[in-house]
Amino acid sequence: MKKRIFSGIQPSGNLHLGNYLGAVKNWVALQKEYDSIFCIVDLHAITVPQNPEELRRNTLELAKTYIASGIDTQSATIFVQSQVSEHAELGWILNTLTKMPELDKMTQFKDKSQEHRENINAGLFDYPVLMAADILLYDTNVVPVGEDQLQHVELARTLARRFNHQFRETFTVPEAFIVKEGMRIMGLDDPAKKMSKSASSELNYIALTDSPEKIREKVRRAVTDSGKSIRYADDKPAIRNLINIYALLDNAKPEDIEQSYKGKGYAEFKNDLAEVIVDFLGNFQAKYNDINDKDVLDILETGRGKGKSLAAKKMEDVREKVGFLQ
Ligand code: AQP
Repeated sequence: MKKRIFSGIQPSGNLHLGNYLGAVKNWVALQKEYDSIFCIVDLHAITVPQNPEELRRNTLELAKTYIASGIDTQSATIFVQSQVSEHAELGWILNTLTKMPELDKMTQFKDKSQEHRENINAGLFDYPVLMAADILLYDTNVVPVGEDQLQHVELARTLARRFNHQFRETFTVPEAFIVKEGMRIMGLDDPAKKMSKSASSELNYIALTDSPEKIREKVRRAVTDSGKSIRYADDKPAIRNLINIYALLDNAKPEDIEQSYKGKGYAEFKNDLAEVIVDFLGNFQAKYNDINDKDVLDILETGRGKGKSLAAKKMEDVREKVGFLQ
């Protein structure tokens, strides 16, 4: 039997190259080897305010993004989290096994509650427990994520072990899967912070929907480090980030890219990088624009059926172990 991967993205706005390189690119690479489940995590998205019409549209667009990125809809399962109610049910049960200090230390909660001071809701605090439920419901072996989600996968591992210890063997203990170069793509305007959908400036990220002109402008205006040489080094965080993006999109090694720009300047490097991104996103956008809503809705309906049947079976076992009447 193939091992299983599970991962998800929130339909909370335009996806950027960080989401693609940190998560989706790895899903595409792993999907042949693993039984793959890719979720659109809308229950997570509402932990910050969402406009209902936009949320619905973003959900469909995210499904299209998965497909246009190369997720094989014949073999992988794509579904919407809120359409499989077992996620919320297991989340509740896992809440009762989670200690407050375990959630209190989560970096994402700290960052997001700073950003959304007017709406620090219990869901935002509880987000990692729901994410643990997402993963554990499907006996997931491997969770491909960016570095920002590692702490959450660690909690899923802890809760799996804790439940198994308390109620007998029930859940598979998952492992995170990370690719070093893509695990933390940084903002183009600030290489000290991760590239983020909710960044205040558009110059922070390259959205997968950006036009060639926008891409060229954003790359041209990306901050660089002091000095002139193209070096892949820790003391050059801005250029290191740009080399990582280049390497991942061009399937090259960062060290080879560094080598090929020896003696050349930032302008030439940035011009070439912009064209690599324009090419990549041009192909992506052509595929994206070819997908129609009806086909996506059919794929999501099939995915809902598969997700539901796996999750329902798991929850029967969980309810029995916890002591609920069946
Ligand atoms: N900058 C990044 N570099 C590498 N991976 C990243 N991911 C996000 N940003 C980067 C990975 O993308 C997946 C989906 O993330 P999400 O939808 O849960 O969103 P997020 O992690 O909260 O980050 P975003 O997309 O920038 O949204 P906001 O601005 O709302 O925080 C995850 O696997 C994540 O690791």
